[in-house]
Amino acid sequence: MIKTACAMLAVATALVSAPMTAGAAGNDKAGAKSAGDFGPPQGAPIQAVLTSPPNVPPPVNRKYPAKVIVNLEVIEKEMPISEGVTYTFWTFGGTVPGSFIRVRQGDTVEFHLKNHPANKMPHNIDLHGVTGPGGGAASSFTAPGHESQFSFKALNEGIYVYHCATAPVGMHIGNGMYGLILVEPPEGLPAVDHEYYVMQGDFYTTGKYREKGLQPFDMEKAIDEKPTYVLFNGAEGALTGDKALKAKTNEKIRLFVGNGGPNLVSSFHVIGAIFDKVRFEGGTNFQKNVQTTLIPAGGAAVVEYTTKVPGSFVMVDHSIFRAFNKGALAIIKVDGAENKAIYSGKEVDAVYLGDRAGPNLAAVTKATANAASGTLTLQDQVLAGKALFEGTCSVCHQSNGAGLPGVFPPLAKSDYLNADHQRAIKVVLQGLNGKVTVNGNEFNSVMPPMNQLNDDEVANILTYVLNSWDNKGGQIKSDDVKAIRAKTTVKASGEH
Ligand code: HEC
Ligand SMILES: [Cu+2]
Repeated sequence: MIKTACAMLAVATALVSAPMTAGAAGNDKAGAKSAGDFGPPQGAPIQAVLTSPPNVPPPVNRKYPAKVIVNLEVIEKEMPISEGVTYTFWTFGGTVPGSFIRVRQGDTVEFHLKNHPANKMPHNIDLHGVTGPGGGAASSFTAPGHESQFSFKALNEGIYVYHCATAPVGMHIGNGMYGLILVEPPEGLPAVDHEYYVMQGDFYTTGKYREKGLQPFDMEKAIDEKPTYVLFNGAEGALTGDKALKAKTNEKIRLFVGNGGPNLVSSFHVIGAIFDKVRFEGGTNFQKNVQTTLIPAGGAAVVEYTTKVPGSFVMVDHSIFRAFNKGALAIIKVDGAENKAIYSGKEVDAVYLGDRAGPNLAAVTKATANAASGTLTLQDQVLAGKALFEGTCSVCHQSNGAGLPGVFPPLAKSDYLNADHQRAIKVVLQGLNGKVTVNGNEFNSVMPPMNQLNDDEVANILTYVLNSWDNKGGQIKSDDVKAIRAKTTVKASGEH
């Protein structure tokens, strides 16, 4: 009885400061249970269910506060960051972002942090859902091969970022050490059809964007806040192709979207969708009918919307170069019957998805691996080139290479192309403008330089084009492109 009274008092105290925030946004139940201690843990201790992204643990579905045990292991490991590119990530639970943790407001969390014996670095954890100095960081400093333990009470409901806070902090976060913990309100969250876990992060490699091989962390780029990659869930293609998030029409989707940073603020947007409800900054209040929501570094939001029509819905950071040139692009694939009254148009794929429109870029990965081992074949190049052509060239020259009369010259059976392969490389790297005659037809337009492509990519694309659509065949090697690039003043993007 005495304990209950204490708990009530704590709730009452917490409520005293609540009305200001609650009233401001005018939301129905905002602030009602924003903070509170619901008394000591009851029942037997519960082992927390942790999930890897994009999965979210099932709702807590419990009527009382409990002691919840979280076992999380830090693992340093090399994983793909892009096609043919790997990076040594430091992870909470083996993934970027780290394992998703889900508890109930009032729970007492007993946290066990393990640091795998094969790791090289010490690590710790700072959970933004902790009330206490350092958010747990000071109590959780753990050397490789060791384990540390601390407890905290989840006083406030909300969605919170956790991250490593071991010096150099920026480097630990920059290597992927962040994740989300959801503290459910006592009554739980309203039921939806799908819950997904997505987290943005910026990455800094010494090599330029998509430069192949194992890429080390670049401290200087990190300090300058000039990321090589901006990614959802730690890798380019983590949520595209076969790995796209899935839903059916007329379903409710809830996205827990975090931003690990270390540097950038996200302008989170889903192309072709309007968010019915956003719990901005992960707080208790929500905003309705939102197009783009800001997610600060070290912050999160809960985004909800209902799918109405089928198609590929592209999730981006609307700081748009990050989406199309640094990887911040993911897909929600919605299946179901069309609803022409809501949307009459055609699928968005080629326009927005670029080289992500295909099922995946496996052919590019294979070509890269074979190039590294010296077994690259013409066929490898053709297949890789086909995947890349879809994203970079087909918008203008069309998927079948036919071009558009009077606007974009054909690459199919093109006398201009077949006459001079070196010139074709130059066209891709430097662009082309002014009068050109292709197959007897004159064009006088502008092709922008495509020098964001690396040497392999240009070689593969042109090899594909030369071996398609009645062209005369031939093979362009990566070194051919390198030589021409060296002679031109145009450098690849990312080179300084
Ligand atoms: C934004 C539209 C656009 C994109 C994207 C584009 N091109 Fe072009 N391309 C053009 C235009 C326009 C011309 C003709 C320029 C002129 O009139 O001077 C052209 C000319 C060419 C030519 C020489 C003429 C011919 O038909 O043989 C080649 C080869 C070529 N492009 C290859 C490519 C390749 C390969 C890619 C992808 C890496 C690509 N282009 C991407 C618009 C584009
Ligand atoms: Cu760390």
